[in-house]
Amino acid sequence: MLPFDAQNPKVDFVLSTSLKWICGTPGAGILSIDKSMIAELSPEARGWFSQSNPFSWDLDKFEYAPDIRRFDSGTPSSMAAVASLPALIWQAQQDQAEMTAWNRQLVDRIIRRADALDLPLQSPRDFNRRGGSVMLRFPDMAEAAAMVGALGVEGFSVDFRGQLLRLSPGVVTRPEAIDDIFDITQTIIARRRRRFAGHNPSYRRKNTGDTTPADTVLGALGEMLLSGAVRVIDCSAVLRPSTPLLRLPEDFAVNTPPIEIHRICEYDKDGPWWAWNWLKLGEHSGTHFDAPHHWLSGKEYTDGFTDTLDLQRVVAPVNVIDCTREATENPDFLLTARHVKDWEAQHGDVGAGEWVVMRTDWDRFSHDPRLFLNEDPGPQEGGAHTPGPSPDCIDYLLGKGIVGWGTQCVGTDAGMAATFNPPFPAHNSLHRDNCFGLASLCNLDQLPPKGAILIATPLKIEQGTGSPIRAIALVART
Ligand code: 23J
Ligand code: MN
Repeated sequence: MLPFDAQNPKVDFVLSTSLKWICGTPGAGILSIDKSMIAELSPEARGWFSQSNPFSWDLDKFEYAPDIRRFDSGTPSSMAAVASLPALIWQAQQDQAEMTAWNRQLVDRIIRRADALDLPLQSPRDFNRRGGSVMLRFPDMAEAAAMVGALGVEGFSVDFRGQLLRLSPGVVTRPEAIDDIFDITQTIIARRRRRFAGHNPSYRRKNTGDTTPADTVLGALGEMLLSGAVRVIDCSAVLRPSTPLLRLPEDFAVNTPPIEIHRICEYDKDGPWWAWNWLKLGEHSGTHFDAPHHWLSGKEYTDGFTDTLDLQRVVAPVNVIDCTREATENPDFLLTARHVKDWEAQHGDVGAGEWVVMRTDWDRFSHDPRLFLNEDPGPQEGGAHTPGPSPDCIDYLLGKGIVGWGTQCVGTDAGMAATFNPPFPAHNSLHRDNCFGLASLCNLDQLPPKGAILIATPLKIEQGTGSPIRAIALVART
């Protein structure tokens, strides 16, 4: 804050808003101009309120008001101005030096915590060259966006512009809040970076004896697969012309065509000793994989296609959250961050790099597209009633560093997700964060809440945005 005497300004212009540091509401602006300059200035942004007589509608006879009112334009935002007045009056009565000192102390604290996390400072380090706000730069927009979501789940509403986090500590800011925000940030950064499977040395176990633990584990796994102690559970639905497909409103988008399976031959004149088919098959058909490039928010990832993604990531432990009862009672059921936290308290934390799937046993409807899609009757009504995640659920899970999210319905999002904020949160947030989606999963009732390994490998379609998969889970026989 600069000491500034509005009665006797020594500057030509001062332009300010009232929003920061609870000085008032958005929409109220403050403009002060050296009186001697006003008559010479013709503001470009002008409107009916820039005139002496605002009710002069003759545009050819527009005339600026002789005084400061020429800087008004359209209808003034009087509610914002009136609502801001008490805070501005209160602010003016405080000890300005003390408020400045408090701000600097808090900003120092912010900088200390940011330095410890190697988050580069975007504002000048020297407080004499800095205002009351401070900006930190995250490595990319996805990490910044993931941080907004994760902090939001914990009740902190923060302000990002692209990669930049802007912090404006004021009289009501508690130092502990800064510590809380940075504690969360530290945890989230660590988890998100850990989700890149195979790149995390902290998962490396000590090598003792002749064989590596990995040899031992894989040897044992091989034996258990052959003995049946580890079962392979089929998590895919049958692909056929009647496979339910997502149906978007036709005035809004082009849809995936129905699946076609064409026989080339079956030991006949077109091939006497063999049988084979060819397919017409949308990438997002049946039990399938959503790659990051599927959504606008994930378009920049060069490793966001079916042929370029890191395959090490897609074989991972799976957390199975059972929502069967809730989804049966209410087809619009949304799994929230709160539900996931309660589930974790019972079954253990969701770990970085792991899959999370929402069990609803919706595969019991997969023989009948009408039941499976559960759309409102009538053409183009736009409503479909199938369960899915709330936006804060996906934010929370991305904060945990998951590799991806799956459901048993036609898409990774709820039927009504077009109306959410953001629309289609599973698609929007997962893919923005270079994570994967799985849809129309089957047989999740045969998986334990924790302990299974899910293998979800898409076809290596060049620049593919997704692919049907034969999803399988490895489950220890109980
Ligand atoms: C495009 C638009 C909306 C949705 C979807 C695709 C999917 O569900 C999908 O298969 O990825 S919701
Ligand atoms: Mn899809």
